[in-house]
Formats: sequence, structure tokens, C-alpha cells
Amino acid sequence: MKTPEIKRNNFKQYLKSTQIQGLELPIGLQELLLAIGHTCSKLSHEVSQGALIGLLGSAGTGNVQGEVQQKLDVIANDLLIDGVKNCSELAGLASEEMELPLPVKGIGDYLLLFDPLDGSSNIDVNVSIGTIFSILKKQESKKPLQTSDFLQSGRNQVAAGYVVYGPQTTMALTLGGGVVMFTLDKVSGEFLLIKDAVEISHSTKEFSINMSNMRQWAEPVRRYVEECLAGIGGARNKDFNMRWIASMVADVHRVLSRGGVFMYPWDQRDPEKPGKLRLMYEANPMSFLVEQAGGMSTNGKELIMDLVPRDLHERVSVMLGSKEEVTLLLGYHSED
Ligand code: AHM
Ligand code: MG
Repeated sequence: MKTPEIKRNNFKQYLKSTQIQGLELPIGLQELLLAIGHTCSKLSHEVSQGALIGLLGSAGTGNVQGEVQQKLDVIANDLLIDGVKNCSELAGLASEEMELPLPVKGIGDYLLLFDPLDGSSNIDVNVSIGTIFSILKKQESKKPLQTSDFLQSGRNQVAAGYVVYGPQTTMALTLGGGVVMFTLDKVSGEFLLIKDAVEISHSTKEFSINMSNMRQWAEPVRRYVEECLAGIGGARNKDFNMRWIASMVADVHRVLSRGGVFMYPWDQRDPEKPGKLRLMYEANPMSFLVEQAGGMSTNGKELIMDLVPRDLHERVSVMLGSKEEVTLLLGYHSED
């Protein structure tokens, strides 16, 4: 069945027309966002070709986190660097795949952080994966770049988003005035606006967590999940559904699309680590999106966006999504 044709703004038109606090989006930021969009549309093509062009499997290298890199992790990282390095206001960038930041120009207004291909364990099994990005303002734009320039709280983000490579390639974006979504039209190669003012419902019946870690969780998380599992006969008085894609991008996309709560909490497998996910290029951008869509995001004690990072690759416990659930989780942690 053919649906009637709708005239949709493309990404460029959206960025040109949008205003933040009554001001046009700075040209340098528009340029950077368009470069990210353009690169992700190329990456979407590579991802969809997979084995046909020999892109599956391990790269035989490790990253700074001690994780095995997949070929596509490395390709995505290189593509992103190449795609943004000539942006006029980009001072530097940092990536999950690189130990140190790359001073692109060293000076300029913006800093880019990204996870080039999140959900690496899903690449070879043809399950959704994605790119996550966060843009910060460089505080002193004319001074040469230092790693410490990146260590700003998530509240300082001027833009954040992700691109999920699934049945459709969809981008979610916030510039601090709500959340919008675009889907890649693979014929024209353009991202077209599909949703404005995305909102996460305050209540939900869906939770998302890797249940195989249950015995390792802290008490408040165990209590929360046990109550969800108890369903209508338990303390929550309703039945819950569970989903776990193991790609944060795809799991958060579901939360933004139909509500829910996503958790990757601290656990005692490696008690010194605050969590698995990284604060600066995974948790912060996702928290910005979630808050802008009316949801909440916490590490159990504080809102993630309020945390002041000490390290580029710092890890954090994450619980985000529908307000009622995250509020409950915060309450359970405060009793602990
Ligand atoms: P990655 O950045 O190396 O892909 O790791 C992050 C991913 C998240 O996308 C996802 O939520 C989590 O790891 C899944 O972890 P697990 O395999 O422990 O369930
Ligand atoms: Mg990741």
C-alpha cells in the first residue's frame, strides 16, 4: 500500500530553520552536525553491506578499554574523523576507540565526542547497532586543545544524538529544545524529518536490563527488577514486559519511541568500575536526549548530566527513561 506523499524537511533545512532561545543555530555547529549526518549516511551503507565487502569480524586490535575491536568499529572511527576533520569550528574530537583526543585544529568553538559504532557484539549477527555523539562548547576557543577541555558536565552539551542502523537508519537529535528524529532516505541519501517533539511517557510497563547479571547487582536494582517480575500480584500491581537488545542505541531508541526504562547498573563483577557504559560519549548524550524528551537519567544517586567527569573514558552506572520508574529507582537507592 502506498502512503500519500508528505513534504518533509531534510536535515539541512531543519538546522537552518531551527532557533535556540530565539537565535539561529551558529553556522559552525550546523556545519559540524551536517558533517556527522553525512558520515553516518555513508556508514549506514557500509553497515548494510557487511560480509559482501568483507567488513564483518574482528580487526585483531584492542581499544583503550581493553575491548576487542571489530573491523567496523575501526572503519566507523576513521570515517567519522575523516568526515568532520575539516569543519571550520571543530577544535578537537574524542572517541571510544582512541585513548587520547585528536586536536583537529586545536582551536575553535566545538568539541566532538563519539562512540563510532555502539553495540559491537551485535555487528556480526545482523542486529541493530548505532553511532552516538555529543558536542560540547570549548570554553576557551582560542587556546590550544587539552584533554581537560573535554571534562565538562553533560549540562554543557550544545547538541547530542545517535544514529541507529536498524531496519531503518534513524537519527535522534537534541539541540536543547526537545528531541527530533530523522530517517535516512536511502534513495536521495538525505535524512528526512519524521518526528518532532518526541516525548517519553511518564509511566511504562517495560524494562530493559541484562538479566544474566542479576546475582551481581546492588540491592536497590535487584529489588526494583524483582518487583517488576512479580507483576500484577506484587508491589507494583502491574505486569511488566522485558527487552534487551544489547545495543544501547537500539534500547534507548525504543525508550524514546514508546517509553520504558533502560538500565546498565554497577555490578560486582568488577566492583572498582562504576559501570560498563562510558559517561562522556554514551551516557551523557543519551541522558541529554532522554531529559529533553521528558524522561530522567541517573546513576542511582545523582542525575547523570550533573556529574563532573574526571576522565575521558570514565564509566558510569546508568538508569534512564520514563520518569516514574527512574524516580522509584532513585528512591530505592536513597534508602540503601
Ligand atoms: P560497546 O560500546 O563496546 O558496544 O559496549 C556498549 C554496549 C551497549 O550498547 C549495550 O547496552 C551493552 O554494551 C551491552 O552489554 P552486555 O553485552 O553486557 O549486555
Ligand atoms: Mg558503546
